[in-house]
Amino acid sequence: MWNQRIFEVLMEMDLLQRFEAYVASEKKIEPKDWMPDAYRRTLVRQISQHAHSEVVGMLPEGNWISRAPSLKRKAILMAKVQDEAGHGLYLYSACETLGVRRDDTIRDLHSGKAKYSSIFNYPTLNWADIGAIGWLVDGAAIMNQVPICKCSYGPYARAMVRVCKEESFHQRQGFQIMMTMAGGTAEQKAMAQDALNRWWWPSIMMFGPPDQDSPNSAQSMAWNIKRFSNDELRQKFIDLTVPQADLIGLTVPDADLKWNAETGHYEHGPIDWDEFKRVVAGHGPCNKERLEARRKAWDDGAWVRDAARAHAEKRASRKSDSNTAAA
Ligand code: BYC
Repeated sequence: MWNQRIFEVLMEMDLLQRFEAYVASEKKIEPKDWMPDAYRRTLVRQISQHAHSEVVGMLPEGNWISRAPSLKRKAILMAKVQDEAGHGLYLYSACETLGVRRDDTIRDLHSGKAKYSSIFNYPTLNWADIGAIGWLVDGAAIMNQVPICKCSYGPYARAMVRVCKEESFHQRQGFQIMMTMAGGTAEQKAMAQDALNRWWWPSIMMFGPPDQDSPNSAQSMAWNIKRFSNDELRQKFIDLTVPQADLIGLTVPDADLKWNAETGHYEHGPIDWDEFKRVVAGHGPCNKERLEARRKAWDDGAWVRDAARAHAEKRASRKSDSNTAAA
């Protein structure tokens, strides 16, 4: 009995060493490959939360489809929101390759057990917010997701390639809305500035807690799931976005923001991590509303799932009848 256990532990150590060497050589892990349980668990956690974020992320913008200021803007926004649904679907599929059931991950979202990005718990008060989301939220998403195209888990990395291409379009449409409003009337410019004031800090919180308070980073970086730390990506985003705000004549709402010529980076003021913790714990301005909307969509869609299941059963039984007749 003991010999058997020792043999199993040695086997496991050997597999782990080979897995780590394989990952370190930049090769992709595929669904049927051996992987440590903790690697599988962390991927399920991150990919399912990512999928939930895409789907919950449709709500703040979907809210403005009927109120877009022109037919062209409406068509663009509809396409964008539809893209987010697609991203959610690729990600739920990537998650299923790790052996979890999609319904279970969705149940975890609805029960409040699974997280989704803090950013989607803020309200969209006017049209400029749609510009700010595209510019800042999709901009932050690209910064975070381009490195995931090189993640060690094949299905996640491949899903990210298409997602990032679509996010680039989203970011540009958002910046274009902001540029148009900032170059418009004084009232339109004030709306754009107000949207930037409200979305700036939540956007830089999207990258997650500071590195010293990020319990998952070290292991995820060692396994090439994360390729940069939360703070590194946050800094890259700030360095890229501040000049964009300058270009369109808007002011980033951070009195301590200053360019450091020596480091080649912007220094920023303190981030309100208490606010981040509150929002992630379910006490942001829209957490309750977002989860209620997702639960309602799930309940309202029950008849579609039932019909699809009945159709699949009917097709399967017809196929088995015709196989029996042919035999
Ligand atoms: N919000 O150890 P850490 C989009 C949690 S959607 C809420 O650093 P990790 C879009 C974190 O989960 C894009 N929770 O974690 C859609 C962890 O808790 P658990 C969404 C957060 O995983 C529609 C704890 O804090 N993008 O683009 O190493 C319209 C400690 O954190 C947040 C993704 O999902 C947060 N912001 O790093 C428009 C990207 N940050 O799980 C746009 C994929 C942290 O231990 N995910 N937490 O209970 C990632 O890259 C990483 O999971 C994170 C966090 C960088 C987010």
